[in-house]
Amino acid sequence: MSTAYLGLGGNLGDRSWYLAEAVRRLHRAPGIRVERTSSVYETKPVGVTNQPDFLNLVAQVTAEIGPRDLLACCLQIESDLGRVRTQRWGPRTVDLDVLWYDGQIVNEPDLVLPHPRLHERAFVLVPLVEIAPELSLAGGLVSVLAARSDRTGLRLLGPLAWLPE
Ligand code: PH2
Ligand code: MG
Ligand code: MG
Repeated sequence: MSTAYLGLGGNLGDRSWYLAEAVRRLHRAPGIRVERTSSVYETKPVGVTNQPDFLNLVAQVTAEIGPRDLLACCLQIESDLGRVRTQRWGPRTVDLDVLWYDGQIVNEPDLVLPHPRLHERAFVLVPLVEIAPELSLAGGLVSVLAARSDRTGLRLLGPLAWLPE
């Protein structure tokens, strides 16, 4: 049984419904249990800035499946929820990123763990510090990285209502 953290975000359609539905689908998936979710934040787009604002959150899951199967499950949920990949970092209904899996370090073309941009993204660090302040990354503790991160562009909205259906 392994602990993993996932970053979720979306900026098209009913953003909070997509986040909640993605969390419900994760929780229903074989070998995955969603243990906690952070608050939801509304965030200014990073990277490609001329697109709608995002909602972002982080989820802690317990996984009986390995990181590759967890990633495959995330990609399946994205595609089932209508994500169409056209532009890198472009608008999407929902994006599910594996941020961290049991401290494993993976460097493969389609899976890098911990997530390579995790330590520099306030829209990940700020929700993550709510549920995993003691998590240790190459750049330092999540609590330290989050305290240093630039929160302008983030607005706390509150808890995600994902249970019951
Ligand atoms: N995801 C990206 C690129 N930029 N910006 C915000 N605010 N939130 C995201 O989830 C996000 C982003 C690539 O996945
Ligand atoms: Mg992704
Ligand atoms: Mg992403």
